[in-house]
Amino acid sequence: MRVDVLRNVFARNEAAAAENRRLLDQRRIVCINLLGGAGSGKTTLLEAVMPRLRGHMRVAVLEGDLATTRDADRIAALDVPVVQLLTDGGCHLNATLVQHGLARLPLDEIDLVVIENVGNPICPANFDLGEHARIAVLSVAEGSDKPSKYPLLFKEARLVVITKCDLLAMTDFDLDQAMRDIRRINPDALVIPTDARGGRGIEDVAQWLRSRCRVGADVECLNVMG
Ligand SMILES: Nc1nc2c(ncn2[C@@H]2O[C@H](COP(=O)(O)OP(=O)(O)OP(=O)(O)O)[C@@H](O)[C@H]2O)c(=O)[nH]1
Ligand SMILES: [Mg+2]
Repeated sequence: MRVDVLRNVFARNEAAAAENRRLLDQRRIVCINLLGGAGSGKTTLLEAVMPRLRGHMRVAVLEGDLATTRDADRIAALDVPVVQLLTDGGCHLNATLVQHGLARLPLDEIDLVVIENVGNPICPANFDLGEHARIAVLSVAEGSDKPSKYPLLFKEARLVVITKCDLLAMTDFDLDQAMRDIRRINPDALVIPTDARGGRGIEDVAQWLRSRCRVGADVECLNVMG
C-alpha cells in the first residue's frame, strides 16, 4: 500500500511536468531548472548572469524557497519578471507549483524561464518540473566530495557550475578531484568554475544559456538543448 502511495505521488508530478513541458514547447520557451545546496550561490549566479542575457533573450525567473520573498526581491531588483514559489517547509519544488508560477508569468514575452529550486542537494533532483535542462550548482565551501556523495544532482545536469572559486585558497576544495568525479558521474556535463565576485566563468555560463535559446530576427526560440 505504501509503495502505491509513493508511486501515485511521483505519477501525479510526472503528469504535471509533462503538461508544463507541453505548454513551454507550444510557446517555444526554454526552461532551465537550477539546483544546488542551500547557499551554494544560485541566486548570486543569476544576478551575475542576467545582465549578460539582456538584448539576447527575454528571461523570467521562478524562485523556489521554503519561506520569504528575499530571492525574488533580488531578481525583481534586476527588472526581471519573477514569481516567488513558497513550499511552506517543503524541501523541493514540484511540477504543480511550477504550473501555478508559469500561469503568472507573461509567457508571450518570454524566451527563457529559469527555475531556482529550493536550496537542497538531495530532494529537488528527484522531481521533474517540465524543464528542458538542469544546471547543478556546487560551491567550493561545500567540499569536493559532494559530487560523489550526491550523485543524482550531477548525473542529471547538462551544466555543472562550481561557484565561489575565489575562496579556493581558503578551503581544502580539490577542484581537479571534483571535476574528475563529476565527469565520472556524468561524462556529458559541461563544468564551469566560477567566481561571482571576480567574474571568472560568468560569461561562459551566460554564453551557455544564450546558446540554448537561439534568438533570431523574429525572436525565434528553439529548444536546442544539446
Ligand atoms: N565569496 C563568494 N561568495 C559568494 C559567491 N557566490 C555567492 N556567494 C555568497 O554566498 C551566499 C549565498 O549566496 P546565494 O546566492 O544567496 O545562495 P543560494 O544558493 O541562492 O541560496 P538559497 O537560495 O538560500 O539556497 C551569499 O552570502 C553570497 O554573497 C562567490 O562567487 N564568491
Ligand atoms: Mg537563492
